[in-house]
Amino acid sequence: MEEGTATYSSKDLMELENRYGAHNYHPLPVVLSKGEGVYVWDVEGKKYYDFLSAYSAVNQGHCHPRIVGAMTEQAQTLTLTSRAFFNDALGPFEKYITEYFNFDKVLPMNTGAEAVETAIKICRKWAYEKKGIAQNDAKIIVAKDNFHGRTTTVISFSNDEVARENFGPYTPGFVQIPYNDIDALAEVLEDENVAGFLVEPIQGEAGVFVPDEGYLTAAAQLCKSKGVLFIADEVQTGVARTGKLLACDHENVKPDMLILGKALSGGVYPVSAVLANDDIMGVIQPGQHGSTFGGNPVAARVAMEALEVVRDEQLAENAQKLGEQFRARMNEIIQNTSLVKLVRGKGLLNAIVIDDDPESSTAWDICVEMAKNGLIAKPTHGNIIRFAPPLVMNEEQLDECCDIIEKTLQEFNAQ
Ligand code: IF1
Repeated sequence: MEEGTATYSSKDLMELENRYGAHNYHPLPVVLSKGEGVYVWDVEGKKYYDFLSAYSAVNQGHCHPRIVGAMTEQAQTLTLTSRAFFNDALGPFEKYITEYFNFDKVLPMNTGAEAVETAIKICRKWAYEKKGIAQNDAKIIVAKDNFHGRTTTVISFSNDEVARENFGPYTPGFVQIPYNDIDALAEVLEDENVAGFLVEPIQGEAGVFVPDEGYLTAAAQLCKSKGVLFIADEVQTGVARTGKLLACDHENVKPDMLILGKALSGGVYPVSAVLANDDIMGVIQPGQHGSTFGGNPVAARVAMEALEVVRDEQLAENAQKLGEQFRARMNEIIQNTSLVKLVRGKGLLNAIVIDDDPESSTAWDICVEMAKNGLIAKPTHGNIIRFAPPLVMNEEQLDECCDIIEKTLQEFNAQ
């Protein structure tokens, strides 16, 4: 263990965060100090299966040697130049990622929320300059129960009161419609001032809500017919998580703008990006958008390696296969317990819904107990537990994880 942390117990470290950190999170009482592949270890050396993967950022597994290697090498050579100058890592990365996802251009940023903000700016500018909407009239359609990040504009179109309350005044220009409701979309698209439809192909924060098959296809077609940009936020669903490279790939839908983050770097560094073709990305000219760190050499090398790993290790195929195994096992397990209402998800982005009041602490208590049994996951919206292990897991490991979940649920049943 490194000097300086060696003297702190888990309890000490939780107290430090509580004493000196803003209270913007309520973590499970587990203090992690090491990760490798599908495993993490706490300060006392207890080993866990990680079933959150840093909200799907660590798809390639913790501390992937190739990604960490690329980062280390680049960090020892050149870290940051700003975009005031060219650097020798950005161009090759831009070529690589645009070919990888089949778009003309990429705009690199750092966090997911920044990439969402970027897409909103591009969409509005496109609306005024290409679509001919009158200044300040552009509207962007969003879905109810969306999660796109924490910035002031992004929370302006959230309906999560905890995320929004007392942060106003809110940015105008957004219209909310129900998710997975194609008629509602068709209706709102009658408005000529609509510039874009921003949507998560699967709603993560809402509790891994998978829309009906055909929804994304129909939505993209409707947008196309109305000259409206279909903007997919794949920050959480992208990069192999749902069993395809992109969740949109399940329906062969190609968004006009694609937003990526999280696993784009394998979780070792904040890297996000917006991809689009020239007719859209071309509206952005020098001085109109940017970021000190966006497109820096470390980010570029890390993201390139992280994407290469996804391809070389066939992580999308593995997520697809293991996802089916997981849901099959869960469906068996929930036959024997009244505690769990259902399991849902795609690939290795899944959730179980606990049959209890969202206000109850049952899901939380189950997660605490699962941690004791060697698997960490986090409840969302009170009674939903999200399960998203790293995609480098194998079948035996997943079986063992299902055993842990089963055992924990049985312990609760017995109570
Ligand atoms: C938090 C959830 C996951 C996202 C989509 C953009 C962003 C996110 C679809 C912003 C971020 C996060 C952030 C994290 C919790 C989390 C989350 F529980 F809210 F739903 F992943 F499961 N678009 N998702 O899911 O990306 O700026 O954070 O890099 O605590 O805020 P970011």
